[in-house]
Amino acid sequence: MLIPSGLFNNDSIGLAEHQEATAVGAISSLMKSDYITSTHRGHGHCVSKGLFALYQMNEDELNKFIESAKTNLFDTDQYDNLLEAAVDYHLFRTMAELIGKEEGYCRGRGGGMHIADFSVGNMGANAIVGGSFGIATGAAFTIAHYGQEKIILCCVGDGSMNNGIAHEAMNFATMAQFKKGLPVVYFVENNQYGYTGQQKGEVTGIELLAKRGCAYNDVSMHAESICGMNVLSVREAVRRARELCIKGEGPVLIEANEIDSNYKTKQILRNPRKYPRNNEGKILARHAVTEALIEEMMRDKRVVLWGEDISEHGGAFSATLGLYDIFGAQRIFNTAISEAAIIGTGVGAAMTGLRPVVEIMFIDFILQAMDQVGNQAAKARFMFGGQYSIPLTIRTTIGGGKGYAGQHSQSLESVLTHFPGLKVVIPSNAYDMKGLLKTAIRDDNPVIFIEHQWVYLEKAVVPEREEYLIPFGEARVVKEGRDITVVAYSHMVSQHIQAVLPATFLMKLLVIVFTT
Ligand SMILES: Cc1ncc(C[n+]2csc(CCOP(=O)(O)OP(=O)(O)O)c2C)c(N)n1
Ligand SMILES: [Mg+2]
Repeated sequence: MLIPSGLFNNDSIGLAEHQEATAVGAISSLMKSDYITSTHRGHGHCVSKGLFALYQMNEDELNKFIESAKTNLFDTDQYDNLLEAAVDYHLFRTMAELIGKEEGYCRGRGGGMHIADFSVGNMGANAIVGGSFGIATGAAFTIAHYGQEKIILCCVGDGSMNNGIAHEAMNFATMAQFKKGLPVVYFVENNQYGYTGQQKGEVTGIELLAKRGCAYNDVSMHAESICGMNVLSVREAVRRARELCIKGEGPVLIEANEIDSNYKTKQILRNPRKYPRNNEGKILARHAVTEALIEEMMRDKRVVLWGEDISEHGGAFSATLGLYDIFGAQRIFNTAISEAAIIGTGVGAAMTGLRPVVEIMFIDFILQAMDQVGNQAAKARFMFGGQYSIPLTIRTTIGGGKGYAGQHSQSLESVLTHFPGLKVVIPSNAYDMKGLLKTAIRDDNPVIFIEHQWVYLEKAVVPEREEYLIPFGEARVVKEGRDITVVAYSHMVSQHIQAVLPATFLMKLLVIVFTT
């Protein structure tokens, strides 16, 4: 291996402060032809894979690597040293991608969460937690199929280990029909948190994730738990894992432990409160959601909430912030990053006496759970001849509008409306958010309740004292006119109002705030 001498020196390298040791240590043990897949935080993997591949390249290969430099407006003339030019060009293209520039590795289309450079075997970061498990395992199959002498390092977070695809992919890699195990190293960067859900003591039942390796085949997949803060132990473990894979004894599961945290024990029960209105009586729509949840949880103890990071942290958009302090862990809890389980368990709990409100952080992730949505939640009441009702509310969000690229910016509501048995509700303002969410929770059918991330930040008058519910299925006429009818929902309602109000002619503006 052509690692520059002096780069790894036992005397000079101590413990890493954060997660640097995993990306650097693991990838330093790969050959340039090896592949990697990466996580939603793939910057370090990208830098590292490119760097170590470049160090192993000969002059022709380096020249080929920088041949696109001119097109990408990178000046190589200032360099005497070819390797130095290539390294800087690599960092330049990485940075350009992170900020969405045409000169980036994916021409700015991927951005930070989807960065890839196939020319050095970086098969890409993935913004879907666990999204790379299948891809990496498939690549390992190609390697085995062609008898190539290389491996793939599948970098994932601890959070991804509870996603269905993790288990399905690891089972695939160890199927008895493959005479040799697939050459993939599942490399779990265990910083103990999947966002805020804690691996130990909260969202899994085990201390060491590596333990799971023993279950996949009779010879027990080689698995080990190592210190992920020490670049040398990471490097050594991946070197050994690579050797096993090359000998046909893969796959290997490595758990690199990054932080040893104490888990939280906070359990405070507080009195609920109304959000203070401004002098026009307005509150933010996300507070209207919180108020609706508080009121329904107070009214009906069968209302229980679960989802990713919704407990103390209050969810990615703070819509459930404070509920844990009021209701405690019996009524609101974090799950693992397991969308199928979040919705599937919601269906079962709804059939048997609870009124669950489960959360899918971004609508994009509901695709992970479509069987649970389309075949289970939507169908159960009909299929079982009406023996069950399914009072399940699935809250989710759309509308990033922040350049979040392909896997965080979709508006999939139209897909969901195709399933008979589901109600799809998309409010356009704070007042409707509250009234419709309360109706959703009281409905005996599964309701997908879609909250727009921009609407969250808009204020509207929401009555402070009197309770109100808004029935499903009725459109609201926002402004009457004569010539044109505009139908809109969600954030587009306020956009249309802004467009229409300055117009001098009268328009008929029909606003549908939800569909059923
Ligand atoms: C399928 C899916 N569910 C939820 C999310 C939202 N999300 C982004 S990062 C993250 C936490 C990931 O935890 P882990 O895999 O341990 O990676 P870490 O950030 O700790 O390295 C979550 C829940 C997502 N991107 N994809
Ligand atoms: Mg983690």
